[in-house]
Amino acid sequence: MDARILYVRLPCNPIFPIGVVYLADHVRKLFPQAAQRIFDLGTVPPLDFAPALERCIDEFRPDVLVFSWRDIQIYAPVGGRGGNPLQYTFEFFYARNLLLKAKGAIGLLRIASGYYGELWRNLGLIKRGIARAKRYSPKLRTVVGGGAVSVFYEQVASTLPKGTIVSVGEGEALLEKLLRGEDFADERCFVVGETKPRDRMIHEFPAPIEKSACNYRYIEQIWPEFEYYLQDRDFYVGVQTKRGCPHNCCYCIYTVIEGKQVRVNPADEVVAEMRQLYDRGIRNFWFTDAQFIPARKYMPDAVELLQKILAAGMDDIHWAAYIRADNLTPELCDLMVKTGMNYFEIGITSGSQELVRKMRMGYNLRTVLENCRDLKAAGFNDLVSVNYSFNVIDERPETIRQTVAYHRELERIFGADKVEPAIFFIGLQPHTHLEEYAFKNDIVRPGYDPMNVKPWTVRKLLWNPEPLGSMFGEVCLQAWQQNPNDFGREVMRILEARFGCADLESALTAPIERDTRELVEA
Ligand code: B12
Ligand code: SF4
Repeated sequence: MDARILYVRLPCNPIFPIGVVYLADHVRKLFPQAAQRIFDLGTVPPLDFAPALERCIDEFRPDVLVFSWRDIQIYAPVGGRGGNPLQYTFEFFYARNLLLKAKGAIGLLRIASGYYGELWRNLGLIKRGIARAKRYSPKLRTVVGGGAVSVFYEQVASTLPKGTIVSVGEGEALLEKLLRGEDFADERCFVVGETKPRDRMIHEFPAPIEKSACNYRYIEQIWPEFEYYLQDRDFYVGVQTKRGCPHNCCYCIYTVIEGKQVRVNPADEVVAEMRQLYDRGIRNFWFTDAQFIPARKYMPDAVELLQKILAAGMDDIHWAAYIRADNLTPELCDLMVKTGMNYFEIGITSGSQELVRKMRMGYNLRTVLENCRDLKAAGFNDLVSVNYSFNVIDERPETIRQTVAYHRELERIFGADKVEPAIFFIGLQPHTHLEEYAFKNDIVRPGYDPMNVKPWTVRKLLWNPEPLGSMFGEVCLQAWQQNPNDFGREVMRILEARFGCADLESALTAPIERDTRELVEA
């Protein structure tokens, strides 16, 4: 097997390209004789994307092209590429002032053109890369994958050249079979123009591969731009400690991308990988797991890992992760603080236990509070981002008051300046329970295009239904106007002024009889 494999990470905000690094590492361990090269367009200035890609292809002459596409979605609640998409959208939909509406429309147009521009540019880069590489390898195989492709594989595939292999989720097993020349039809993939994605393919389990420490000595040989990520000392480099999430949160697609079966990477291997990065000067790590502690069952794994990080003497690092704060113990809290966790995100979505249950999130909000108190007692004094998505299902004045009460309690625990309310609105994603609910309730029809950003589609996909939708729209607009630099806290202040603050106990109790059957059944 003497393949020449070029991994192209398509343009992306500078986030460490851990996906292609892991793929190249896996291939190297199985096929040491294969020639590999990583080319990260995240480190290339936009005007040079196409020429730089062609130069790299001319030089390397690959016979397998691996394109990795990380993200497409744009509804970040913060200023992003070309402004704040959520703000423009809300200005356009909800502003009463015509000037503000017009400003929203112009902003949206700019963002839509940027969004489509990026889509077409990436698709163009793939096509251009294929055409160039075919000059050297007429039998070239091209595989396209990554987070964005995993979510939007049907839409992305519709514009790719015939013969391109489109991969959903992890790509290790697929590349392995492709390079061995074996039939890969049973992997989570399909070939454009030849095969169709199987029904429910996305729900199939990924291959249970046990991951070993990535060999960075090898990676730096095949990736000349690796240095770029070592220069910025504030950069959080991705390290994966496990894959999969067993939960069912109604809007989440992580469980289909990574699967529901949690596969824990051996702690010694994770530490060995971190050690290599540490020795190269990295001090900030992002544990890229869907959830660092997905369930109570995985608490001993987290304890083992953190103890081993301490034992390895890496005592001046910082790390961050998505944490389900219902799965903590005082021992874990203590270890988290000792090992340098300085930021975490809790995605409770609502401070109302009733809504948390209706969204099928399996969180016990009372336990989350108790664990947060333990974390504070253990000495945690850094930033917590709490993700709230209002108006997902059955939101009412009463549940808004409960969320305010819950948030105020978190502030009492950590300090108001340390708890950042991140106000998201759910973007409807394919293959989620929420999508099924939207079908059942005629909000969108099967066959809709989830990547379409025309205003009337966005209005449905950016989940904020009436009767409360306009009210939330106005509250957000008011918050951007009054305090754009502290949007989340301002939203909370306005909601409290309008609706009041419930008694905390009511937020923590959920009457079972009011459950929303449709979503539970969807
Ligand atoms: C951790 C994470 C983050 C962290 C990253 C921290 C860090 N320093 O790395 C943070 C919180 C910063 C983040 C931010 C965002 N993220 Co994020 N993130 C994730 C998450 C949970 C894991 C990604 C990861 O690193 N996994 C581990 C690595 C090893 O896996 P991987 O990169 O996916 O690669 C594997 C496979 O994809 C595949 N693969 C990759 N490339 C290829 C190529 C081929 C050919 C093949 C065969 C296979 C293949 O094999 C790889 C190895 O197994 C995913 C969801 C998920 N569960 O996957 C979302 C995800 C990638 N994020 C997403 C988004 C949208 C974002 C944001 C843009 C959100 C926002 N609106 O602000 C931002 C901005 C990112 C940026 N570019 O600036 C989306 C992207 C898809 C989409 N909807 O567009 C995802 C899929 C979540 C989702 N909701 O759908 N994110
Ligand atoms: S716990 Fe997090 S990753 Fe798991 S299903 Fe829920 S939202 Fe998704």
